[in-house]
Amino acid sequence: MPDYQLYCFAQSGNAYRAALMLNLIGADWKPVYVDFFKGGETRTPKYRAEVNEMGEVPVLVHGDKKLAQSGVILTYLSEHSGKFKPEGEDERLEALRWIIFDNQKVSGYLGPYRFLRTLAKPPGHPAVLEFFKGRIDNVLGILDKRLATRPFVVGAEPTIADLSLVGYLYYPPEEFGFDITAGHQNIAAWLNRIKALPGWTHPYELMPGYPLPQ
Ligand SMILES: N[C@@H](CCC(=O)N[C@@H](CS)C(=O)NCC(=O)O)C(=O)O
Repeated sequence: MPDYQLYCFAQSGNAYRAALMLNLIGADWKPVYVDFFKGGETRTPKYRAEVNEMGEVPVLVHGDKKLAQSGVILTYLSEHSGKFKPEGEDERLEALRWIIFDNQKVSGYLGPYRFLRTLAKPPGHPAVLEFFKGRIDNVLGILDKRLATRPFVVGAEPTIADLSLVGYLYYPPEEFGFDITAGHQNIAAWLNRIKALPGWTHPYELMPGYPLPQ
């Protein structure tokens, strides 16, 4: 039995954050596949009763602990491993600030945009997609500006704030219909720095469920 089990599926950038962190810290972990697309598993009463009342992935199981919300999972893993851990009150609060910004606005817009554009059947209404795209352009601009003055989001070293923000950023550009790194050279360089960390793996290799059955 591995130390950690992660409920996840390959297309979930929210789950990728936790999977990536587990890999980067060299944890003994295994994924538990959640059939989100065909089976609608996260919406079943069983999943909500037994795995996560919020009806979401990721969920991390560690001993008798069952944790949901990727920000909570990243915090827990950083405290247990001592890795990617923001040090001191200022850094801790700064990392939390970016994790919340990511959940609400960076991944919070990119995830639904990609889902409605590429994965939902039928796809989302063009007006909804246009709304999200405007928001995405704005938040990517904010992130790119932040990364102009430091190698990682908090400072000189990578922390859980970076691992949160990259959640959706390694998926293929075709799935978004645009290249996230185009016009965002600081984001492009930062993504390469994170990709160079030992243990980095693409979401489609790290989590089960890709490609989707037709
Ligand atoms: N803020 C949450 C977001 C989790 C989330 O939205 N997960 C999606 C998959 S990418 C989900 O499980 N959705 C289930 C549903 O909508 O039924 C986190 O960071 O963990």
